[in-house]
Amino acid sequence: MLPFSLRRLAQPLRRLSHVRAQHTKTLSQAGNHSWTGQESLAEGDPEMWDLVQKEKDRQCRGLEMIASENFCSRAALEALGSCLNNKYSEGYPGKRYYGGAEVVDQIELLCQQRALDAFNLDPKKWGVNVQPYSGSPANFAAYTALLQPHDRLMGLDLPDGGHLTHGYMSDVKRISATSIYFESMPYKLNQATGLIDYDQLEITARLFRPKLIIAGTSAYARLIDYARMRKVCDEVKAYLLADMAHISGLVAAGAIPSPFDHSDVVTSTTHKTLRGARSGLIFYRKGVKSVDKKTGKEILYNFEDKINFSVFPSIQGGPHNHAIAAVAVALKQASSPMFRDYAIQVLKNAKSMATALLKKGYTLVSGGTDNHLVLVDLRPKGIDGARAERVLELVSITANKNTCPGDKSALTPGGLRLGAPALTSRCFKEADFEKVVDFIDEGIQIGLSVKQKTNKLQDFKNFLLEDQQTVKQIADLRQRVEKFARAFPMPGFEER
Ligand code: DSN
Repeated sequence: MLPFSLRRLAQPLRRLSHVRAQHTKTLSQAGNHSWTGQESLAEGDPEMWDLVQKEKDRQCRGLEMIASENFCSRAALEALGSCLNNKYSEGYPGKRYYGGAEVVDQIELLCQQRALDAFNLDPKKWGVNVQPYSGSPANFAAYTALLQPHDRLMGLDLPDGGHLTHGYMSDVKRISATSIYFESMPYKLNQATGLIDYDQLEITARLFRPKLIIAGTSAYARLIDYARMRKVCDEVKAYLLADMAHISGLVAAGAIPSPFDHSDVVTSTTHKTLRGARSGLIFYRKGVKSVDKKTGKEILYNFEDKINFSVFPSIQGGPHNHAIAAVAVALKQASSPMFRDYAIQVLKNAKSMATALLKKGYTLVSGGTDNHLVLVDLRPKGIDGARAERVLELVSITANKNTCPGDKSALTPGGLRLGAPALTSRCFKEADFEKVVDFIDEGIQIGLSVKQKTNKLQDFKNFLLEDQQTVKQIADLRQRVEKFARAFPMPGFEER
């Protein structure tokens, strides 16, 4: 039984500490030793607190260039770390398998409403499922809803800038569950231009006859021609699913064209450019699809039930209510004029980074950027993405190696993916990104000189840590990078 009455709860807030003290006392008296569950992380688990502090420090003193990362707001993190973590609520608002869901029902409905608002969607024409745990389960749930096992789909190949879940398989193995449970055929970039080869996609789609085509990318610096993809889908009678995970913040802000105009279903993560907690969304068309010319009867979209059933109970269990609440907080922010300014600045910063890199003689896949990232082709410079990534990591610049069109190895690919969203959340502007490119270039010059003195990747990595002159150069660059980075503000909590 609870140690306080409901009447007490209605009393003024100043009584709360007294109530808490009584509660604590009762828990210990009930034989729970001295555990109250109210100890802070620092008090209760200093070892973990220390690790969290170290990660916070790493984020503050470093330059975060991973194109899919961002810094979530304190408000969203507060919702994420709240009592909502405790609640099970399998099912959907109003139709749960557990009692006590009256508050989480409101939270989920609020999140749905904010998701539709953030993307300017008419609730008569679009619905949204906010329960997917993240982008990969969101995609798998959407495919499971729309397709039968072994139905065919097409997505941009992973080495060409697509995502694992868009159907990736290697020459010898089906890697993603998408290729294990469905039959996938990739489309590719045109190697000469670095742009999606829509002509080849069209030819392949006519032959392969997919039931679903995915418009979405993880390492592509240009805008997607959704209208062109819709045309292909209409011709072969396929669904068009847009996975806007990387760009959803830019779409919400109206800074780039929206996939909603042409798609049947749109999936997204919520923690990349959208800057929320880690979670996933599936938007689906609803309402009238067409009118039968002969009978005049309305034909309705049938996605809603299929998608909801696919997320729960087919694939997931209880929704992560804390994440749903935190996403709702972020979606409210994403609907604000401030967020539009943020998204516009992300685009400006990415362009500034591209221009600075080109000035220094770097090659960019597709020659530039229209979105939040650039993909640098390091092969003409004589180094690969893996070596560049490691040197940059040692100087507190976090980026990731990436395949470029034509690359053979995923372990030492020719590219380096650099994104602007995270540093833009720390108020970096165009001139700051020029400085960032100076630092990156210095790091790559160190890498080039070490590459000439070493053979395999492991020798290269050992040399970076063992050669005294290189160690000094790296320490000097790291110290300047960290001094520069620390001067910028950081969203979230002060210490965690
Ligand atoms: N891991 C993400 C990225 O870096 O693009 C995609 O899920």
